[in-house]
Amino acid sequence: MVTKDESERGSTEQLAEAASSVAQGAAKVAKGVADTVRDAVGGITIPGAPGSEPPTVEEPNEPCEPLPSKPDQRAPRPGSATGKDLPSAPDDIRSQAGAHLTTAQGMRLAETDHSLTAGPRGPVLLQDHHLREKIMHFDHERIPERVVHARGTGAHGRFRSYGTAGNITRAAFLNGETETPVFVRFSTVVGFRGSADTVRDTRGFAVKFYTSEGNFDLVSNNIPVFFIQDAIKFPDVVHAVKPEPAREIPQAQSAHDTFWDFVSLHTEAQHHTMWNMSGRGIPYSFRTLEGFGVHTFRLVAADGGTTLVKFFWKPVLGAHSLVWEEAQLINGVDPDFHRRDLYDAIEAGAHPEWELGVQTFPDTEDQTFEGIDLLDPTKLVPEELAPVQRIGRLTLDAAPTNFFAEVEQVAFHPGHLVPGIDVTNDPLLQGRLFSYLDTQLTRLGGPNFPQIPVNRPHVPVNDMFRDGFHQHAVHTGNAPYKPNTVDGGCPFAVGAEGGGYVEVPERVEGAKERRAPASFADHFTQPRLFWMSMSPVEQQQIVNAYTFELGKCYEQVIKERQLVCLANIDPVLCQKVAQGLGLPVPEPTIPPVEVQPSPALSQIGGTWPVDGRRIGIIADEASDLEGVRELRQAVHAAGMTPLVIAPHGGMLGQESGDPFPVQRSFVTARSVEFDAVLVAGAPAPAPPTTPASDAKASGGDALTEATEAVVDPRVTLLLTEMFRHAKAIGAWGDGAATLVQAGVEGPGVVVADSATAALSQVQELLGAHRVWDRFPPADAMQGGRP
Ligand code: HDE
Repeated sequence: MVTKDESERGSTEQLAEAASSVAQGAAKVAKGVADTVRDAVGGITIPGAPGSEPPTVEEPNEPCEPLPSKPDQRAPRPGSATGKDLPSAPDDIRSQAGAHLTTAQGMRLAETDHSLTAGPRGPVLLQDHHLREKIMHFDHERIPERVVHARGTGAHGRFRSYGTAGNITRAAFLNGETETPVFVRFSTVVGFRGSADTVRDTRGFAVKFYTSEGNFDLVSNNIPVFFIQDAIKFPDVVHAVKPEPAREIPQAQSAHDTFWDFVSLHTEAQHHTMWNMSGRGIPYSFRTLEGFGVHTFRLVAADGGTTLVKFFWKPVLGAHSLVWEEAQLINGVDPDFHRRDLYDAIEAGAHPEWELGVQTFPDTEDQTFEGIDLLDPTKLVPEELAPVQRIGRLTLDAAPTNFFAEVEQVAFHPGHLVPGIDVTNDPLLQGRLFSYLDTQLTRLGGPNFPQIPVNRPHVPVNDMFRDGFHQHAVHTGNAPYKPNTVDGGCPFAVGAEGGGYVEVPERVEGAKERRAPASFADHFTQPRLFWMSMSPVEQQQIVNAYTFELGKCYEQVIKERQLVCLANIDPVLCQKVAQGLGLPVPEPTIPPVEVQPSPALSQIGGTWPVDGRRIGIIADEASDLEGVRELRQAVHAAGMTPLVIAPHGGMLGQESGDPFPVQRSFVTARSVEFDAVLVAGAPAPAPPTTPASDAKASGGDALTEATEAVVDPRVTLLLTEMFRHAKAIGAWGDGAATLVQAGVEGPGVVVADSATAALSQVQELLGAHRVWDRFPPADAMQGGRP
């Protein structure tokens, strides 16, 4: 029982009344005594007054701003941390200042290239204070990386509410057409800070709203369910998936024994694991990431009415994925692929956008919906049963100025809430409410991380917290406690009517024990729901992923145990993976049940905007350069980025007098950078086509082939890879012959009369993200959507 019952409440009120009458009595006696001391009788001020104004005997009941300092007090000069004058600081007051090199204390330096030595070839002197300060700072430049979600990328933006949630929450930023600044950080979960972007993993999608009522953090993932139901299992699942401790390999991968050992034993992980094995585990970009708040939250309306909700971020460009070979190639070719894509898109003006949505459920006593326990974070509610209602739009429009200061130091916490949004008893969420503050103490070196610029609320903060490592504030006043009279009773707490946060009163009862509720027991129906909701192409990708990941395990028994889990999910899935592993198909231990597929879970079948897509244009000096010029303009006008790929860097079309720049040479280009490609000509093998200078040009025996080829072998490689990855390919003029030479023909390969005609066909194909027909028809996947 956590709510105070009536008798407890009664006794608290009696105590308060008693205290108040004591104060009133004392007031009569003390009136005048304080004045006498303060009035400095005879011009003598008696030192030691605790505050700038005499306290009253009665506890104040009027909120007020912090009292001024006493006349004998002075705070440090109101300059910035880097010595700038606040009123005159023209730009960012936090950046370094001055044209001259200084020490950290601001003393100008005459030399920084040589240590102080006794003689030119003698020992370095201990007295070299500049050397010591410089090396000391360098030695401490690193902070611990996040224990999970270490690899991340962040951007600034704004959120505009539609006002459509005003009836279910009093949160100011969701009422009316309110605009709120935000900072967003995307991340992988498993890899270290320097790991690659396109590994198979869950992605974090954390949003900090700087609202008019304080910061609200929506700390989401791109998968709507989680591996575990109880936070106490988090260290277990993370230890299982991180590199194995003995050799610290593999980096940023789940394809190893300890991960599959854990998830095949702890079967509540099977649903999340199935999502990871789908395209969701290898997203195409952050811009096309779907976000899920995972837990059920409780919204509170102005009239006190409550609604249970699940949060969604719906990408305006659609939710898309890479294909596996493409993801693996990218990890080598450009490990910063997602980070680069995000920042390039913002710089190109293709500002990524998402709609915030909610599924709403009645806040009933049992907190279930259609038989689904809303407190179980391994379960989702199909959108067909509870549609996602759109309540606002997020736009990312600026990269950070300094990655460390902003992206590394941003500190999210699911307990950063605002009035109108409350938590539920989901045991995973409850554990997170402890963990996120705790982890920042180690990571950011103390309790004052909310003062770091990216973490600062955009509203006044008067928390009465004091001191601690890295304290940047210079607080005034002398009474950081409540109740007080020395600081005029300030600051004041205020109820809901004054914008105060009031928890929803909830009656709680039950025996204190360690066990999961019976409603959390079914671990296989929802993974089956996901499998049955996929199209055949997606099902084939899932089969391939399980076969790859389990194939990387060393221990047969772990593979066999996971096959039993797959048998419990679906016989066809199990049989196909077993076949790939060369293992017998086991019998299920729990027979799969009938489920109703949820088409909303599939990522295939729609068309979406193509903003920010990268279009490769292959050309050489002999190509139709006029066509390429037109094409560059047309691609740009369509909101995409044209990237000319040529035998060499520099410019094309010099002789025409109207040259244009080449973005990629055959040496630097790789197919995975491009969403589609258009071929303008048939570039002959270029002179640097030797194994030594570019292995892509083929080596050894293939060199002979390469030199005899009509088209540069690197172009052929690029086209065949793009074909395999189901990307749109177009050509015009001499480019048609290049496609023939590369042996590239089939669905999604178009030849047109002109550059712009080829583009319009390619653009249409791109709207569907990939040329899905190009994948070989999957042989009879059971139950999957057509
Ligand atoms: Fe996290 N998680 N988490 N998590 N999480 C962290 O906090 C934790 C969970 C998520 O970009 C840590 O500041 C526990 C679910 C994101 O800075 C840490 C549990 C979801 C980020 C932590 C979970 C998330 C984190 C590490 C099980 C999706 C990156 C660094 C109870 C709804 C935030 C940090 C950023 C980060 C703990 C489960 C999302 C250790 C104990 C479920 C997006 O506090």
